[in-house]
Amino acid sequence: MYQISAPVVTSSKPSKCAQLRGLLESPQLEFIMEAHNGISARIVEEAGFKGIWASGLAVSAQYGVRDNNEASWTQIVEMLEFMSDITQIPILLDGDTGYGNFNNMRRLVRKLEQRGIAGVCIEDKLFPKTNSFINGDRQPLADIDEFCGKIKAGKDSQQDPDFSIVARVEALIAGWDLSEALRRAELYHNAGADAIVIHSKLSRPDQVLEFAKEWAGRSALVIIPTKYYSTPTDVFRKAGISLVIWANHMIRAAVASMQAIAREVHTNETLINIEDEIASVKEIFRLQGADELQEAEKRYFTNGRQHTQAIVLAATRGQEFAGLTQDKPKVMLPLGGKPLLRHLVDKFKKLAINDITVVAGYKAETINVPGTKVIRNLEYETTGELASLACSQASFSDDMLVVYGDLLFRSYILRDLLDCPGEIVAVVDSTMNSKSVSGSPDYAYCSITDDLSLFGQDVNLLHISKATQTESGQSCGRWIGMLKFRSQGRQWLDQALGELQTRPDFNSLGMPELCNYLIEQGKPIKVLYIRGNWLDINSLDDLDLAFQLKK
Ligand code: SPV
Ligand code: MG
Repeated sequence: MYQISAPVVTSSKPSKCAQLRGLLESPQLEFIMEAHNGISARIVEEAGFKGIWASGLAVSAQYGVRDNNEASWTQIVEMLEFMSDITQIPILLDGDTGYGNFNNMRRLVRKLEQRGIAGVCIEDKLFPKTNSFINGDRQPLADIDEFCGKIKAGKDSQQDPDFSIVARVEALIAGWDLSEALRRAELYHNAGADAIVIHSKLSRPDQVLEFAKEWAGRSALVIIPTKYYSTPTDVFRKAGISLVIWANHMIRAAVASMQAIAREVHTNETLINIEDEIASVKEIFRLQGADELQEAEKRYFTNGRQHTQAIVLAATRGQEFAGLTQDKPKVMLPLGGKPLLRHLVDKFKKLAINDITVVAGYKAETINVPGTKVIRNLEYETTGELASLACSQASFSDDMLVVYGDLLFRSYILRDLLDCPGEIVAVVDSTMNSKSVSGSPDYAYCSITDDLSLFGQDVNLLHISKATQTESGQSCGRWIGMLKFRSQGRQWLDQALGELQTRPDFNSLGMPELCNYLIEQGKPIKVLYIRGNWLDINSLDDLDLAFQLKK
């Protein structure tokens, strides 16, 4: 059955039907509490109650209708399904009159069992019923034989022998005497009812205590002390009552609280006075089991990009921009009205990459791009890219990108990188003619030069160098400052960072040195060739060019 974060049922735990039967037959006084929807059911369970009363009054009220069978029985059962899904304790449904005759009762019992409801209580009134506390003494009672037939039909149709059918005697509510109540209870008991509810609208418990005395434990006896609430609970215990139903107190608590809060906010037009008085949003998430879903996503949703993480290296000032970067780092320079970093983050978010860590250094406090987590490299003035990357190591994941913060590119580059197989993948521009030759480009030497016929073939990175040509030949393009790591690749990265950190020159190392080290250690880095459509911002001219790089 669908469960969110409710405790796992151990095989030794009795079924919900058996649990309810256990409460009814328990030698000690037991209690169940009203609930009217999923969240209130969960709250009742967390408070420690062993069972739930799905009150007709309360479920109707939460729908905003009267307790007169205005909500259809299927609407009631639908709500009960939510209540049952989120709890492990049994639910006893207040089934009014069974919503019809014996046949409706049969169908009700079957449907309740299918939804994990442990029992139903039916009252000997006529459909459509009225709440017992509204002109109770004018309410006609059901024909005894007809009501007994309904009990029998319910018992005959239940599949689980522990499902309980509780018969509620309304004689005292309707102005009849004790003997009529006892006569009816006896016949309902003989018809197969698993327990009797004796209901009273008096503010003293005298009627139910007399009934309990005469009933003398012939079957489990249940009471609903809404009106005689001031009676000490020990009185019920001594009278041999089996189960107390606190019948409507969750809906009343909710209503009182909502009324007070609504009035307050409406009057004062601010939330300031109430924020500390109400449940936090976090608490709502907890009750809903939000954590469990996040865990489940990790287990079951690994093909999506939801867990791809981006690490953006953004610690440098960008000296070449002179005064423009006096009060902010390069990544916060505005382009078309928004910071460079915002452009980058938007690209990530477009591909559902929402876990974005920015490693900041120079003027880190000015980096305020929503949707990012900022980590500081406090030593940014004396360290390089690898030291910045190491600052974010605690948040590395098994599916991550490492990207320079001053990159602008068309979305397809990122999409193709995400789709590209390989434990580590580097993006290389094979056109070499990127309009900008500013900065200090990193040239990539690869196992195969780019060629349209390469489509789908594996290409390995051999080396990254500042030189366009080395003794091993001509470079195959420019590494654009973008790497992807999968789980194995991430382990290689962790290991390489650990090893490089012991070197005296660690603080001067950049990403190209990391790539070269990984390759030297025999860790393959795949190449994704692109042809232009990207830019790294190294000069004012680049900023101008960036305008041309349309989405
Ligand atoms: C209910 O909770 O809906 C009940 C109990 O039937 S009472 O309202 O006391 O009748
Ligand atoms: Mg009711």
